[in-house]
Amino acid sequence: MLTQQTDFQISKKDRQFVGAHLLVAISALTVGSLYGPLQAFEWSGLDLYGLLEPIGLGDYYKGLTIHGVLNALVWTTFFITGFLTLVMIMGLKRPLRYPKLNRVGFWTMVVGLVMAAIPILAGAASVLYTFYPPLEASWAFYLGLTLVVVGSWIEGFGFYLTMAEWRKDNPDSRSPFIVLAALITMVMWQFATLGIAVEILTMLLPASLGIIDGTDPQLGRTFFWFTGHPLVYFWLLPAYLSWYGMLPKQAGGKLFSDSLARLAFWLFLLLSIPVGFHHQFVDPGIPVGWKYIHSLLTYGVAFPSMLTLFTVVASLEYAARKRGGTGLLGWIRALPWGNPVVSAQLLAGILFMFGGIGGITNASYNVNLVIHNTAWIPGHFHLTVASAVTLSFFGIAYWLIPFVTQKPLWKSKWATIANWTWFVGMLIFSNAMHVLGLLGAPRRTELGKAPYVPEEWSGHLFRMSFGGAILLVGVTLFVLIAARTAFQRQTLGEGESIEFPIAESLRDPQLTPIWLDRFKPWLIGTIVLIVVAYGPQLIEQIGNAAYNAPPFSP
Ligand code: HAS
Ligand code: CU
Repeated sequence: MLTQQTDFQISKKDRQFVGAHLLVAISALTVGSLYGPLQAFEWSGLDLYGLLEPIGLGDYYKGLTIHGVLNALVWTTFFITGFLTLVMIMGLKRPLRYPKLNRVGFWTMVVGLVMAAIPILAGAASVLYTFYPPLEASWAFYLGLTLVVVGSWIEGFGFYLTMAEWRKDNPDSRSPFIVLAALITMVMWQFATLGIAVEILTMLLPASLGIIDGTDPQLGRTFFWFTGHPLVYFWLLPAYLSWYGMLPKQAGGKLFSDSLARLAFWLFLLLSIPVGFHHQFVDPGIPVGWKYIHSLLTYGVAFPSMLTLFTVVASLEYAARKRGGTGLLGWIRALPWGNPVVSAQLLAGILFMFGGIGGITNASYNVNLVIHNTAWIPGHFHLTVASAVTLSFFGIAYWLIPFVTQKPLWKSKWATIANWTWFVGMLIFSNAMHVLGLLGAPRRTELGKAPYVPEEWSGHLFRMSFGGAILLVGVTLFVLIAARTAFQRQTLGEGESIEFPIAESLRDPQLTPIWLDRFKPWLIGTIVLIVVAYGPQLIEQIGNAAYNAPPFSP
C-alpha cells in the first residue's frame, strides 16, 4: 500500500519552524564570527580587544569561548536540526508525526542556549568549547549545554516517530536516501552524546555546584572525546547528505550510487565513536595499546569519506558531461559554477580534500606528537567544520531560506562572491595556521603577548590575520544575503516556487540491497564496537577515578 501524496505541500507553520532554527543558527554565526578575526589580529600583534573592553567583552579567553561555542556548537546544531527537520518532512512527503514534540525540542534548545550564554558573557564560563576539567564554569553553562543536547534528542525522537509511521504505510519500499541519512545522523548523535552527558552529570555539574570537591581531568577528557570526535561527524554528515542527495541534482545530474551513499552513512554510524583516543595521544593515563586501536579505527572512519569523494565526484562528472563537459578534468568547467548553491558545495569539497589529508595526518601517532596543541589543529578544523561544513551550509541556506520564506534569493551574484571570498580567505588562513603549527606555535594562546615568538613566524602570522580579515568579509556577505533574503518585502512571483532538491539515483533505489536500508544489524555492530573499543578503558579509568583536582575558574 502506498499512501504517499505526490503533490505534498509543506505547511506554513512547518516552514516557519524550520526558519526559526536558521534564525538562531545564523544569529549565532554572526556574533561568533566577529571574534575570529580579533583572535587572528591579536596573534599578529594588532590587539583590538580593547575596543570591546568598555562593554566587558574584551577578554581573549572569553572571546575564544564565544567563538568556539557559538560557531562550532550553536551555528551547527541549530542549522542541522532545522535542515534535517525539513529533510524529514519533504523526504517522506508528510508532516511530522508529533509536531508539538519537535517544538518542545526546539524550545528546550533555545532555553539551554540562553542559559549557557549568560555565564559566558558574564565571564563565568571562559572554559573554551572543550570545557576541560579542572577548568570550572558556572553550573548554568553546563546545564544550558545539557538542555541544548536534550532538545536535539527530542527533535530526533520526533523524526523516529515520523519515520515509524511512514514505514507502517510503506513496508516494502526503500526509505528515501536523504531521510535515511538524516536518521543515521541523529542516531549517531544520540549514541555519541552519552559521553558528555555522563561527564556533565557526574562530574562537572556536581563540582560546579560544590557537591563534590574536585574533578578527575583524565576521566573527564575521556568522556569528552567519546562525544567530541563523533561531534565532528554530526557536523559533517548533513553536508554529506546534501552532497549525495541534493548536489547531483543541483549540478544537473544524478546520484552515481545510492548503495554506496547508504554504505558510507552506515560506516559513519559504526565508526564515528570508537576513535576518541586520537585526541588523547599525549594523555599519560591511557595505555598505548588502546591509542593504537583507536588510531587504526580512525583510518577506518576516514574510509567512508574516501567513498564519498569517489561517489560525489563521479556524480558531478556525470552531471558535467551531460552538460557538455569533456576532457579528463576539463568537465569540471562545465559544472554550473554560476549557481551559488552549487559553487559553495564544490568549494567546500575542495577545501575538505586538504582538511581530510590533515585529519589522517593527525591520526598518525608520531606525527600527532609534532602537531598536537599547535596552531596546526585550528588550521585543520577550519578546513573541516569551518569549510566543508560551514561553506556547504551557506550553499544550502541559499535555497533553504527562499524555500521556507517563499522569497527569492537576494543578489545571487553576491552569494557567489561570498563563496569565493570564504574559499580564498580560508586557503590563506588555514595554510598559515598549518605552517605555524609545524614551526611550533601553540594553539589557545595570546601569541601577541608571548615573549618567545621568533621572527620566523611573523610572515605567517601576518598571512593568517590577512586570511582572517578576508573570512570576515565572506561571512558578513553571507549574513547580509541571508538577512536581506529573509526580511525583504518581495515574495516569489505568481506561479513561481522554490523546488526542494532531491537527486535521483542512476539506478532505482528499490534495487539497493535491503541490509543497506535496515537499522538493526548496524545498531548491533555499533554497540559492540563501542563496548570493545571503550569498555575496558572506561572500567579501568572509572575504577581508578580520583575526584581530587581542585576546580579552577579562569
Ligand atoms: Fe579532525 C582534531 C582526525 C575529519 C574537526 N578535528 C580535530 C578538531 C576538530 C576536528 C574540531 O586523529 C580539534 C578538536 C580540539 O579542539 O582539540 N579528523 C581526523 C580524521 C578525519 C577528520 C582522520 N575533523 C574531521 C572533520 C571535522 C574535524 C570532518 C569537522 C567537521 N582530527 C583528527 C585528529 C585530531 C583531530 C586525530 C586530533 C588532533 C590533536 O592532536 O588534537 C577524517 O574524517 C578525514 C577524512 C576525509 C577525507 C577527505 C575526503 C574528501 C572529500 C571531498 C569531496 C570533494 C568534493 C568537491 C565533493 C579522506 C569527501 C569536488 C569538486 C569538484 C570541483 C570536482
Ligand atoms: Cu577526532
